[in-house]
Order: sequence, then structure tokens, then C-alpha cells
Amino acid sequence: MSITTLIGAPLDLGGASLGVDIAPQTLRDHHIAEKLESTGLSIQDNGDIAITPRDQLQPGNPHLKYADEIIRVNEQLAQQTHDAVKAGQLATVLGGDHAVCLGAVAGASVALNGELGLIYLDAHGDMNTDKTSLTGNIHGMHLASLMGFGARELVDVFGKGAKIQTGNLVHIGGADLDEAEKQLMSQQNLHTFTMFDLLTSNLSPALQLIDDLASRVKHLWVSLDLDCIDEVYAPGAGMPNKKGLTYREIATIAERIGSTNKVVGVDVVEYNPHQDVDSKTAELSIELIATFYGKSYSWYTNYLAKNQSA
Ligand SMILES: [Mn+2]
Repeated sequence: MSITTLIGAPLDLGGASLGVDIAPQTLRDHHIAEKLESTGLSIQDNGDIAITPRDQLQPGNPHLKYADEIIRVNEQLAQQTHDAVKAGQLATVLGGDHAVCLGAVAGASVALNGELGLIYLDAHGDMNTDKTSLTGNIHGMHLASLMGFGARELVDVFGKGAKIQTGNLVHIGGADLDEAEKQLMSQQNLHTFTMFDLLTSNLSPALQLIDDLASRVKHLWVSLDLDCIDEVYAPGAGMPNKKGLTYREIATIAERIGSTNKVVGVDVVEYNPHQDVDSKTAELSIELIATFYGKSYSWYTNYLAKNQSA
């Protein structure tokens, strides 16, 4: 039985989306542990990392807002994902805003000596730096940091230098990309699949990118920003998306990722329970986590479990 460590990281300092701080508790209230256990995973809940409230902090450098606290939280988070992965466990991180991906992935990467591919599902690039960001919000920078670009203090979280090689990233779902991000993507020849690609080529090239990455690396991390999913299916995303992936598209991508059997950790971020409708986004988050790990959990599997004859 695979043991997965649940780690709550209720950080809301990386962006302006207030409400993501109650996401880990809301998912626990929706029985995330029991539901994941019903798929065959065994859960060890580490609880939440303590975050200093915004009103007790100064934003500091306007190009790297709340950097000190965000780095402190990510160092702690990295230690936890590191220890879980080092022990052969899966690490499931419940954000919080997307800036928690920095520590989550850094810890796993260090535990695996850098032999880690990253599948990044997001409507945004999250590849700005302190020099290119228009907002100074770190939840739009950490993916550049993980690849070694931008402010040193972010790049060097949990050990010096890049944690993910540029060739070992697959970015899927891009819809709102900034100019600087598009430049970095093309200069570095990153493997990307945007919503435009989906509309012109259908899903198959994205599945190929996943398969190709899985054949190059021993281990995978999946970072799911719920805003890559259409607001019809994920109304509780921090930044609701009208041109996002449909349920069948994200479910198919998740199933393909799960079929690699290489996923060592997942972070699910930018869930804002205040905006959720009928707990749709919470339920979908739980289903997708299970699917990334190669398990199945859905309305249908529940129905079968409840309606077994004798
Ligand atoms: Mn994001």
C-alpha cells in the first residue's frame, strides 16, 4: 500500500487571492484522507505549516512581496516533502497559493538528486522574475525559480541552484501568458502545450509530452493549479477561467500521468473555498490527486462501491 503524506500549506502571501488559506482545512472537512484511502492509498496527515498572517507582516521589496515569510514557509515545506520522498512515501501538498510549489518541488528534487520531472498544469506561466513581474507577486515567479532563473533567494530555497532542468518540465494549459514568459519558454525551448494548441491539435500532443517526459526521468511531480480547469468544473479556483480545460480533458491528462506510475508527489493549489459551488472543486481536487497516483476515485467509482450486490 502506498503511503502518502498530506501536508497543508495554507500560504496566501504569494498572490492577492484571499481565501486560499482555508483550502487545506476545507479539503480535510471534505474527508480528503478517507476518500484517498478508499482508493488504496494510506494517508499520514502532517497537519498544516504555520503561516504568519498578512496583517502582521510588511510586504518588503515591492518586486518580491512577502519574500521572507514565503521563503521561510517553503524551507519548512521542502524539508517535509524531502523527508517523505526520501522515505519512499508520496507527498501530497495542499496549498495555499502556487508559491508553495517552490518548496514542495525543491524538497522532492533534492531527495531524488535532481532526477525529477515536473508536469505543471496551469493557465499561467508562473515564469516571471522580480525583474519582469508587473505585480511583484511570488506566485507568478516560482516556476522560473525552480529552473534557476530570477532572484537568487528564491532559486536557492532548500539548496543552491536549479531544482528542475528546463528539459524536464512539461507545462500544460497555458492561456494567459505574459510576454516575458513567452520569451523564456521559447529561448529555453520548454515543452509547453497551451489552450491554443489544444484547440488546433486536440489533446494528443499533450499526452505525448507526458509520455516522453516519463521516458526521460525516473520520477515525476505534478503541480495542479486549479485555474487551468474551466470554471464550470472548478468554480473554486483562485482565478476562475472561462477558457480552461474541460472535465474530460483534465481527467484524461490525469489518467495518462497516473499510468506512468512515476508520480512521487502532487501539489494542488489556488483552491478558494469561498468561490466553490456545491463542493465541486473540492471533489474534483480529490479525484485528480488519486488519478495522478494511478488510482481511481470518481462519482462512478463511488457509485459502484455503494451499489455492489451482496
Ligand atoms: Mn499557478
